[in-house]
Amino acid sequence: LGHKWTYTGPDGEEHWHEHYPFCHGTFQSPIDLNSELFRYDPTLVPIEVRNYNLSTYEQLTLNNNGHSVQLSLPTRMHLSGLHQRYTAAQLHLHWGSPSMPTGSEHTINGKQFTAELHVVHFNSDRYPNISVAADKSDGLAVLGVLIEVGDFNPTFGQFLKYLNGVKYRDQRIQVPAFDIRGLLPDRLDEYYRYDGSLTTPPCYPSVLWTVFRNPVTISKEQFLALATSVFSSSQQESAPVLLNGNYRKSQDSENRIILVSFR
Ligand code: 1SD
Ligand code: ZN
Repeated sequence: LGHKWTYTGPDGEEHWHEHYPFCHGTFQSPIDLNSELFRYDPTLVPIEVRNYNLSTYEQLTLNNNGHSVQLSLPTRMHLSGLHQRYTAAQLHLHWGSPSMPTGSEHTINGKQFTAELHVVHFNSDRYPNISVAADKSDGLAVLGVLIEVGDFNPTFGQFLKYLNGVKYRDQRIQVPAFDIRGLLPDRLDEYYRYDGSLTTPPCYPSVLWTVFRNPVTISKEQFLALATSVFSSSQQESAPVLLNGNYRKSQDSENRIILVSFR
């Protein structure tokens, strides 16, 4: 278990590299998806998600790790259409605070969204599990979904309604599964693609990023529930600290090309 890290204060992102040198390395994420770096790539086929349609008979673990709320995913969920098979491991969110309700990690031409969903997969053709894959250059593939405030989102409701069970760091509960496809935008054919990193320590440059062009919505009430019901502190600590603002700032694009699947 590495050194403790946070988003603000003495262990904040400017200090991550002191204990996690990759955080000052190359190919860091997130980045601003800036149209000056775009290159249309006709070989980028629609993302195909397999076995995302979980049923409520299955139980998943929802966990507050102090940095996000994370839902474990069954290994039959995977992506196809990439050069290798990428098996799902977990999903989690990054979000803003009630007073600063912009908390996506990726931005589009400088625009930050309300929140961002990450569905983390590992290259299961080459590696046995996510821990082994995490620091390999072809180890991980993450789907990023930008989230803005708008209509109520019933699928996000399927797990936001259990947040009260994981109020404190290191709490975990079992929750009924649901159709994870419903968390993604309707169009899986329009996306940005680039080589980047984990957005949290140890910042390994191991992620093939896919960020969908179209955002999804959650309601204002759903956003406020997310931003006010979970803490980054454990139950034992006397002063609870709300878990929000858990996004890393944009990293240098270093002239990376951002491939886009659409014109
Ligand atoms: O923040 C997550 C981190 O919790 C862990 O899931 C890691 C994968 O092992 O991925 C990062 S992120 O880059 O998906 N934000
Ligand atoms: Zn993430």
